[in-house]
Amino acid sequence: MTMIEGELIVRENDRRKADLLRDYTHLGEQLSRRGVDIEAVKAKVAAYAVAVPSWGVGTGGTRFARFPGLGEPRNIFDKLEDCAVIHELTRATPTVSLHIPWDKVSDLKELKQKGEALGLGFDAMNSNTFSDAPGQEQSYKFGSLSHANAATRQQAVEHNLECIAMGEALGSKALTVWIGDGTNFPGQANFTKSFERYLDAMKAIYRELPEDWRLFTEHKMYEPAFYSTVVQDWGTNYLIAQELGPKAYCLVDLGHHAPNVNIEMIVARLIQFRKLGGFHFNDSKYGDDDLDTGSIDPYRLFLVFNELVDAETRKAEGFAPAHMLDQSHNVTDPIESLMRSATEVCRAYAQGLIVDREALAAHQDDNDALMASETLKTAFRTDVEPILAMARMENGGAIDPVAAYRAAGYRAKVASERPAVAGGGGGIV
Ligand code: PSV
Ligand code: MN
Repeated sequence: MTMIEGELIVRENDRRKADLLRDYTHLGEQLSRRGVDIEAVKAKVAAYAVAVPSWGVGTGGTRFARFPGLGEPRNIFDKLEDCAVIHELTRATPTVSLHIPWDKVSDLKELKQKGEALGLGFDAMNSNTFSDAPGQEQSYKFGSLSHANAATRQQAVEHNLECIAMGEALGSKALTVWIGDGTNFPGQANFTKSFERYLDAMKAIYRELPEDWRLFTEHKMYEPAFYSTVVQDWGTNYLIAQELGPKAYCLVDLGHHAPNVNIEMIVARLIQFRKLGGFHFNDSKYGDDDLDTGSIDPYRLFLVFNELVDAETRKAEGFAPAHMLDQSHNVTDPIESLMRSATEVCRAYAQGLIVDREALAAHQDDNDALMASETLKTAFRTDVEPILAMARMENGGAIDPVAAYRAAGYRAKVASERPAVAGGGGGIV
């Protein structure tokens, strides 16, 4: 099933193809002078994939207001249709990551079939113990997996086990656990006891993890707790992964660090100690802003990918991070933002691939700080768009995904079938 007519994509591409071929040839010549084979870079970009968060296709909001968009998805089935559009046009997002209970359905078989019909698979399952679901017995107001009350912890463990069971039915292979547990006042909780309780609860989840699954824990410095957070940074996250065992890994959400923290260095450390599980890509200026990936600091994104390509090139042991977007769209059409963001991670990957790694290593050994930095800058300054566009086109996607999406008038079409949902449409991340 296609959500955007194939003919429209072809028509839109035909208008741009001649220019693209010229740009691609020109870039190929430039890169070959630098010893880079453009075809090899394109092949890697064409094979690259990043998962889309189901909650990202709903219009987000802030704690002040949410402004619903036209034709926004009412449920997970609508969300999958929107995700299918993103993949059809970008050819870079073949899987969707679900959030439970937001995406809970009565018939998992129907959901799996819907995904299959749309050509989509299911990525990591995300549990939610940071808000109360209607009718749940124990409240998470004062925490979940680290809660002082054993019954609350047990409820949170069971919820995670339920997410695993759902994921198994859908073909997912990973569970991502992010908790909002923490405190707003010094003295409110005992740091050590809270962390002990968290670890015990996580061990109960880990014990039930299927053999071929991975468990990702996600750290975040603050919010919703503002004085202390139980899983606050990558150090604590690493301890968790170590305590749990070989199927446990750390997930790095780019927005979950203090401003100016050197995230690419955290990534390098986690790779070195074989505990990098994956990413939630987004961008930020101040806190966990959940802005579009690469929209604020594309150089930081490139520097993260520089580490990833470095690890890929030297075939670092156990290196297989999961890539996912995790953003909230308050003022844009979420489909457009997610398409742009998927393109931005592809761009950072392509730029990482064209770094002259031999030259970089030589400059590092010579302590030539200026030329080492220039080596990275040369790759970052290169406009790799023709590579991305060519890879998309050859994979059956659009040379210009946003233009093709606008030409298709998808929003207006679905708006008539999707009456506005009061306050619904997606979680606020
Ligand atoms: C928390 O801020 C987070 O990054 C976690 O990944 C959640 O699962 C997601 O956002 C949605 O709230
Ligand atoms: Mn996240």
